[in-house]
Formats: sequence, structure tokens, C-alpha cells
Amino acid sequence: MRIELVEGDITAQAVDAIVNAANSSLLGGGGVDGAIHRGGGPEILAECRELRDTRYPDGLPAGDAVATTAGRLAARWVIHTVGPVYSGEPGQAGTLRSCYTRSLAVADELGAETVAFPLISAGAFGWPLEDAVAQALAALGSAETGVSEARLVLFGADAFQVAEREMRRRG
Ligand code: AR6
Repeated sequence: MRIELVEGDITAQAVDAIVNAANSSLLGGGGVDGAIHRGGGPEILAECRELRDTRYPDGLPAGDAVATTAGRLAARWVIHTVGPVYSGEPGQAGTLRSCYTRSLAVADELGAETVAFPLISAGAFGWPLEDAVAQALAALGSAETGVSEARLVLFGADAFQVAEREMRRRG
């Protein structure tokens, strides 16, 4: 799988699936989640409510992923995943990496070939930027998947530069 770094807004990405940094409720929020629901329209929330009524009455657990329509967005699907709220416990990193690998597994089930990811947990959930980038690139770099391109979308020049540096460091 090719890994591309892009600076910009995840909702503007022309890919098969975009990943949402959601919360367990699946019922919306700020950051990436807010932008995706605003851009995609009410169809996304309707499918999320349906998922809560059926498969996830207690919410989507951290580290897991599930797909809905992307509504009016250019992408075909939104893959919702829930990052851990940063606490500094070492065990949490596995949950964060699982967001990336579970999202790719859902993309495989859908037949999505190109997938755009935000930097999961690095905003409202408080994960330090450099380690959020390192976990994202480690998870994407070792994933076994039929997806041909994973695009990591960095919001702002700072995040983009940190990601470029980490990519070079990893070779
Ligand atoms: N496109 C790309 N990246 C963005 C965008 C955007 N439009 N907007 C923000 N980012 P966050 P989290 C970056 O907070 O930390 C929500 O309320 C942002 O700078 O969206 O996983 C949910 O409902 C940061 O680097 O997600 C949850 O309650 C990264 O995306 C909670 O926030 C993730 O920031 C999830 O928190």
C-alpha cells in the first residue's frame, strides 16, 4: 500500500472512503467529525442512528470501525472509527493503531481502494502530535490490506511538517 501525506481538509479528498475521527456515540461532534457531517449532510447521521439502534446499542468501542454512506461528499463511504482519549498509559497506543488497521479491514470489506485518514485522537482527544503521527505511520506501514493508497491528511502546516519528518525518518 502506498502512503501519501497531504495537507488539507479531509472532507475535500477525492477517494473511495474517508475515515472519521468519531466518538463512541457515533452521533457527531466537532473537528473532523463536525466537518464530515456538515459536508456530507443528514444521510450520514441517519445511518449512524440506525447503527446505534442495531449493531452498537452501547456505542462503537475505541479501536473499532464501521462504515456508512458519505452522503454528499466526493467519497463513497465514511468509515467511522473511535480513537482513545489520551491518558499516557502505554497500552493505549495499540488501541490507536487498531483504529487504522480496523478501518483498512472495513475498507477491504467495502472494496475501497483509496482511503483518506485524519490524524486520529490528535485533536479533542489530546494525543501529542508527534506520537500520533508515529502511531499512524507505524500502523499504516505494517497493515496487510487490499487498499492501494492510504492518504494521511494533516490539518495545518505544522502537522504536515511533523508527518514529513517522521516519514523520512522511517525511510
Ligand atoms: N480535515 C482534516 N483534519 C482535521 C480537520 C479537517 N477538516 N479538522 C480537524 N482536523 P479531532 P479526535 C485535525 O478533534 O482528537 C470530535 O468532537 C485536527 O487538527 O477531529 O480523534 C469527535 O466527535 C487533529 O489533528 O479528533 C470526538 O468526540 C485531527 O484532525 C472527538 O472530536 C483529529 O482531531 C475526537 O477527537
